[in-house]
Amino acid sequence: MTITLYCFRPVAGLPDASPFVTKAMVLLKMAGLDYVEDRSGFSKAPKGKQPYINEDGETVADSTFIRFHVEKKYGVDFDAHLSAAQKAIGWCVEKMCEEHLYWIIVHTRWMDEANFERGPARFFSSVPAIARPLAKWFIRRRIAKSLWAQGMGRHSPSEIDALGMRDIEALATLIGDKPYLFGDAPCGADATVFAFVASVLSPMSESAVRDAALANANLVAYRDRIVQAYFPENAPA
Ligand SMILES: N[C@@H](CCC(=O)N[C@@H](CS)C(=O)NCC(=O)O)C(=O)O
Repeated sequence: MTITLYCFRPVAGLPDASPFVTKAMVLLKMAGLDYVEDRSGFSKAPKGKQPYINEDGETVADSTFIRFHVEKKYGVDFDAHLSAAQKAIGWCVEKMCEEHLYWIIVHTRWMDEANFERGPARFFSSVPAIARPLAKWFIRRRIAKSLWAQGMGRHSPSEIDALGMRDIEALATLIGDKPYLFGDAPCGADATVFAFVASVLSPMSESAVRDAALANANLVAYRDRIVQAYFPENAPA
């Protein structure tokens, strides 16, 4: 059985540019499943987004459905050591990251000129130089429309920072001085929290939210711990 994970590509020390792809990678690694990465599948993504996986002809799209698939097919329980209340909190925290913090990350990366040049502008290197400015303009306009439709794009940059800093404060408080969200062992939600904390901390985008994350030594240590456990090749020597 071969699992193919359709992904973007590593960037600025992150396993993948997308926190959702990074989450899927961590879940597969936590489950002890081997996978191969395919960076050429975006145009065929069944939901128009990555990640998705293909396993022996079966396609599963979306990081959460990939998790459900792994749990069902391989009998993995990422949360076996959690109480019912901890599982509920884990779900709420994941969705805060995915449905709230994510849009703050998107805004910071794509709408801020300096951050755009430092990060996403480099994603266009394979587009012929003559078409590159138009491609950048087109994609940024599409992302601005998504941000507006979702709602985050209607706030000022300082309002967005205020919301992001609340997310960071909540994550830092929840993790506290524990190695993982709920103690000494990682659970499913750690895959998500790690992916989003690592994205915020990445030097690719500068922001007040990143500064707030850097000021929480426990968040930085949490990111480093999970890099060391699952992506040792990315850990500082
Ligand atoms: N709910 C999805 C979200 C995935 C997602 O938003 N992926 C983004 C990258 S971070 C994407 O592929 N965006 C491409 C697009 O919207 O065109 C999941 O959990 O996998």
